[in-house]
Amino acid sequence: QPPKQQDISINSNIKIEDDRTGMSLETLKRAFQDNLFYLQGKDSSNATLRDYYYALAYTVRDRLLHRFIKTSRTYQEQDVKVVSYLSAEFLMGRHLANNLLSLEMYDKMSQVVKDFDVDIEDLIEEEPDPGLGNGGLGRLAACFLDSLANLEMPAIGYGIRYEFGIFRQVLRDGWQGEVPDNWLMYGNPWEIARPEDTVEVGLGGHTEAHHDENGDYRVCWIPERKVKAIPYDTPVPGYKTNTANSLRLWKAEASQEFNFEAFNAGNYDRAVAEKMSSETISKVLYPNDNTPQGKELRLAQQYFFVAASLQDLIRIHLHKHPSLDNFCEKSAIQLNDTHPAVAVAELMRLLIDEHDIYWDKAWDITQKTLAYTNHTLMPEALERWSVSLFGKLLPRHLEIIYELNHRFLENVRVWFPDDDNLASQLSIIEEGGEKKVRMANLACVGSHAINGVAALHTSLLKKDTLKHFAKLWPEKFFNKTNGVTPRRWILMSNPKLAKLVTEKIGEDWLKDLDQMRGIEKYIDDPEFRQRWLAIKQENKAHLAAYIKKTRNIDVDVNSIFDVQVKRIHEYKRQHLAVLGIINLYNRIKQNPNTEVVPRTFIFGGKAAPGYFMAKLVIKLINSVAEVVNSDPDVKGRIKVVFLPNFSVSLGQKIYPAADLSEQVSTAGKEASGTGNMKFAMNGALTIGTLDGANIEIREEAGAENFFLFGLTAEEVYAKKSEGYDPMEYYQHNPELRNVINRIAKGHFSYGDEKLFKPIVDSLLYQDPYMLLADYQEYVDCQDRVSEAYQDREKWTKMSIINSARMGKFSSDRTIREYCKEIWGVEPMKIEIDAYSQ
Ligand code: B1N
Repeated sequence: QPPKQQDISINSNIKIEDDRTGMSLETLKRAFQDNLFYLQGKDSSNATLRDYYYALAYTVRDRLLHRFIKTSRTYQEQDVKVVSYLSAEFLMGRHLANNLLSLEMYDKMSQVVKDFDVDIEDLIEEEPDPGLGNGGLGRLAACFLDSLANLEMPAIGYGIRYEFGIFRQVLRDGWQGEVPDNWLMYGNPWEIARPEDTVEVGLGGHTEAHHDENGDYRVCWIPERKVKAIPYDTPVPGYKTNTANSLRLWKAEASQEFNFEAFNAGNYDRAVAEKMSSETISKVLYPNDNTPQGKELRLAQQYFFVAASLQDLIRIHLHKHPSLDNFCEKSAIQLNDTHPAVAVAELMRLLIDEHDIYWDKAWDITQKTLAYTNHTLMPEALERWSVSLFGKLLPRHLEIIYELNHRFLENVRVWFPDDDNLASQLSIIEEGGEKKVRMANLACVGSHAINGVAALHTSLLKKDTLKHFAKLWPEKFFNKTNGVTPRRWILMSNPKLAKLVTEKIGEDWLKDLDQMRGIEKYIDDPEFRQRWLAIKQENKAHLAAYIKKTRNIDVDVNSIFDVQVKRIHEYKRQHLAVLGIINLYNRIKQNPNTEVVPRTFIFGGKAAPGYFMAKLVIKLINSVAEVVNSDPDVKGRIKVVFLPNFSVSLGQKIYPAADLSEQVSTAGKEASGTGNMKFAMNGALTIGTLDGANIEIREEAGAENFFLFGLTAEEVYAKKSEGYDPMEYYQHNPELRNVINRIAKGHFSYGDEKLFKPIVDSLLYQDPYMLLADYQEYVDCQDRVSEAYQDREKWTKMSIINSARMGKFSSDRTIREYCKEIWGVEPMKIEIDAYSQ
């Protein structure tokens, strides 16, 4: 279907082959040159790679804007129901390549820049990786936005425009060092400021109650200070669709540039301090994953973006509708964990105090609008704010929470008259000791739907973490197994594999990943297997070059690339893999001629800066690497590499190069995991426990194509309640004892027995994550992996099968389920009249 040759509707002065819309090679070249000259003020005689990056980014952006403008206009005009995804984190990764591919501009622009003697890959690497998230939770939000746009669903992401994202990780003598991530330093071509949509957010102060002219009881919140929230929009295009949804991130600014009274009185410090403290709110992302930081500033961040987003949604709604009575019919709001859970109280406040809706009606709207996703079972990760801190920052919200808790518990007592314990478990307020606001309870009470992120996780939520709510409202609970976008995680990361697949089955798999099954029929075709294997080898060679460049370590591309990349956390058990490595090392030391299947152990991941044990695990990995990599007895057969600063962009290099994916968390601890899916899609086999989405990956791939070990979640609980004693394993397993003794005796720390004592002691005396219980099975399973790898034909078949059967883990499937079962939103086609070839 050729594009219609007519003016585009948005601005009838723009002709099809306008320099900002045209897609012919010639026009693109002119546009690129123009942008280089007029926006960067350079020509090819003095342009740097960064200048070329900007010229390219603006060329792409121009072509995105029509879709972007038309998309939001269509949603407005058609008055469709829109889903808002509220998240404190969006780990988007680089935009350029994604946008080039979505708009089908990649090949042409690669041609264009080649004429300037530039490799498009080098320009792609120029973009700072926007790291506005910690790990899986933030990346999931980004994959969801991609799928929503791909499925042409009306959607908007709301979050915080952190000036500093997750820190850049460096290694200093094997320890993690943290460097601020000043990602906006050179500007951001992908965002558009919308100062006209600025809103104000109150903080602190007190409330005043009175009776209005009708005699109704009213409460008014008098905030102590107000902060301006300025929105910045980033277009999120769907793959080969006209849809470009918006990611709207809020920046905090002082409502007054500075306090003139103080300034004039000569009190310069105070004048500036007030401005600074307002702007601190969107200054930096808290670098914790799976553990909350109970800091006042974090609560201020949460409230700040929630309040700004809800005001924005209400403004948009009232543009088309006389009242908010039908708000829930036009708006679905998803709470990404409890970080935006204060939305329950804020939406109530806006409806009641600001829009004159009576309580019961407001409550009905709130519940029907909101839905809550839980992302963790770790008890310490459940957010609880002390009532005094909460009330100081949000006095009106605390009152509302008390009122709705009172009404809620009154009902509970009617429904379950004899169960006092139930009421205290369900209460939004935790009593006994310092009173706390339980954000998960607030989210559950205020939502019509509650979901976990993998089958096991949801069932454990219902059985354990949220069991009292599941008893009360079984019909509110849903499972929505996570997924990842095949556009970024296969097409962009592994272009050669994508090309091979498309050659065999056509390109529809990119929008319907179930079709990947179609490659399975080629597993008996030796030529196909050969090409599959060759692509893996090329990807490994690429990563090997990166390892050489960044760490100066030579690795063997014929060794098993055994990879564990994810946040460093004790429950994820990076140190279990370390125990396995030391055991291999011990075997070699005992008999240097022993047969070893060569392996390269690759680790990557950030530790929260305040998480001592996680940082010590990084030091341990690097210390073991130092000894193993340089021991002549090892003869290079095993290598250990820690790649610093794991991020979305580094992940794109690593997943396609992996042979083996390590997913070894203690069963029942990893809610889902999403890295596990990215590895398997790219043809890695998994060694893993029955945890999170591993279980479903194994179901899909087939048990015979998955390396399983370890206790089940049930066995973990049973063992804990029997009284687990790790020392027994240490005493009865001589190999394990040798492994731990190596660490304890300072073999990896120049004789220093103190350095790793905290890890050794934790394993021997507590072992909360049961490494010792799973140790032997892990080692045995790794031996099976080594054996399997020696039959490369068979291994390659298993690799193909893994990729072929990952259709379920496309975030398109996940998003379809949310849209249908939780949000009630439907696709809306966006019509672009001109040029969109
Ligand atoms: O969310 C991911 C899951 O795949 C992972 O299993 C899960 O660990 C992760 C507080 C979190 N859960 N909780 C967090 C992050 C930041 C923070 O401040 C908690 N992250 C997860 C996607 O469902």
